[in-house]
Amino acid sequence: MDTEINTVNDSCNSSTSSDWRTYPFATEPIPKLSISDPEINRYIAETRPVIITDSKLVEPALKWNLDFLHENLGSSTFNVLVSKNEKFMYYDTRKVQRTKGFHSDVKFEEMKFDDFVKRLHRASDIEGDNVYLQQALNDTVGKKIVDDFVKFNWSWVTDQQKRHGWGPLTSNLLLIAPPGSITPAHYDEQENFFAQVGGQKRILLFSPDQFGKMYPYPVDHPHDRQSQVNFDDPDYERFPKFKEVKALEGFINPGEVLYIPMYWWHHIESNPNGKETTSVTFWYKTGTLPKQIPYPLSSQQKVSIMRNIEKMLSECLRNPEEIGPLLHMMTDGRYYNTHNIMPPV
Ligand code: QVQ
Ligand code: ZN
Repeated sequence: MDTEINTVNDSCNSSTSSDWRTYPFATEPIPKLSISDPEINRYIAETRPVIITDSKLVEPALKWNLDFLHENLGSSTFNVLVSKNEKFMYYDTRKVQRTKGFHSDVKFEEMKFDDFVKRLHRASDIEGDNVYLQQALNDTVGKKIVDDFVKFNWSWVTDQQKRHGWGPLTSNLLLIAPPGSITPAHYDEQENFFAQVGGQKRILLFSPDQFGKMYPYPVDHPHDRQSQVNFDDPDYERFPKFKEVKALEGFINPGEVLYIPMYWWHHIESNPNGKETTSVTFWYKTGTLPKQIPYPLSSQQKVSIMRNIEKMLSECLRNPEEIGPLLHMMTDGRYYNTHNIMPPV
């Protein structure tokens, strides 16, 4: 029986909307545990995703509806992704110049919160003008936001940071998305506590050892870390191994926190039948490398090694079109599997 993606009736993972998209791969539920469950520390220690309930991590922010934010976020401008459709695929603008023919349906705009809210509500009327606010919380926000921010459950999250030897907190991103928004599958190089504040989101996660099935863009491409596969219409000619991916699926509600381990692929959707969604991320740099690197290497370490090789080749060759042929020259007929044994004739 195909494991269809659907609104499972398991209360901890269920979702009310039956309009979630369906995808051609099997899923297992992301575990959902209460913060009082000691198992959570083991999940995080083993870099396995888990949804944590009743953490009170961002409890003061649960009142952050659009009116409150409009009143208190301050008068500065905010980073907003504007997309012609419901997908908001991030790209690194610094890499666009060097990528011939790069095109994106997404552009980055700075706008006042006022304008953002107007366009958020108008989006359904005007085709091709979908807005997604993604702004790092900084000291330009109003006093009431600061008061709430300082009352986040910093003792718990800082305890996690220390317990797992993570590096510093790098940013808290405020995310406000329209219903039905999609952030396509990508991975980040930081640990992430993803706290849901308003509305419901669906998360699909893919482990780092599925790198070979997710077909990320080249490192020096603007869409570095993003999967090339269009989940709505996978090109199995180009991406045959995508047929084998296995996903973890979860639905997070206000007050719940998802741990997204570094290098884990995540695809995130806002409930298409809901209102706008609001989330706050807690991104942490990884800790320092241990003196003795444990073998066998983890899949995360292998992704890091592959990235470094691509970066080095890009630096040395200075021509992206030479990287593929050189890698083929290195491996074709020479490296096949662990013992360099050629494939059976
Ligand atoms: C979303 C992360 C997730 C957000 C868009 C960027 C965020 C992200 O759509 O929920 O927190 O790692 O990729
Ligand atoms: Zn991400």
